[in-house]
Amino acid sequence: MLKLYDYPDCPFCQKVRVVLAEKDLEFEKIFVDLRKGEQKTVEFRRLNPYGKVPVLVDEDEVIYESTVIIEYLEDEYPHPLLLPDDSGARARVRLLEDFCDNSFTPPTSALLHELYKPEAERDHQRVQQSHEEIQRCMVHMNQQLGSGEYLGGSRFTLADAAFAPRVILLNRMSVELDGSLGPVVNWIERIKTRPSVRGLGLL
Ligand SMILES: N[C@@H](CCC(=O)N[C@@H](CS)C(=O)NCC(=O)O)C(=O)O
Repeated sequence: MLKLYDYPDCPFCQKVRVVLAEKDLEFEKIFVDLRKGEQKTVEFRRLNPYGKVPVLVDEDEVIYESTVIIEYLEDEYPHPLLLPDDSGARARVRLLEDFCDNSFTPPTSALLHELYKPEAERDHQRVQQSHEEIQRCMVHMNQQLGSGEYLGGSRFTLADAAFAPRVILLNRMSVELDGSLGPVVNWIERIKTRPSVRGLGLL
């Protein structure tokens, strides 16, 4: 059986779990306690030299980096397909996944980190800056979505899986999406209905 070295709140682990659920793949979850530094042990670094979760083990294959993991799952377990058929569209989905990991997820992590603190201890400048970065990302996503249901048009994709764990929390983070972002608002509502995303237990 597949094994996933996982941490519950990690958005990169959550992205992999959404893809596993979309493909209806059973897996064993192995909890790595990041607070205890278990990801930096010699044994764990044998699995992932970066000392980070997620790591996927599929028999003899050990794969780390969430983007590489979900590409592997797409290659090895292609049903249902989570990338478009056309190579240009596939490249666009990969670019959006990269945009998610590098531009969208970091300010959401920074914002959540501040919001977990008592109000008096928050860095309000960091809160404001994170809000602005998230808004900029959502404007970009609005342009990218156009009239599509998902980032691959009618098909839910690897990029949608990457955005899912954090776009579904935007309300809770008090990120307001105004009327000009209708496509993004509808996209988020659609993402929230997917069993793979509901299975994260965040809603
Ligand atoms: N680029 C990596 C990022 C993974 C990552 O940042 N994981 C975090 C948890 S969300 C982690 O393991 N942090 C522990 C550490 O850096 O010591 C991926 O996509 O898999």
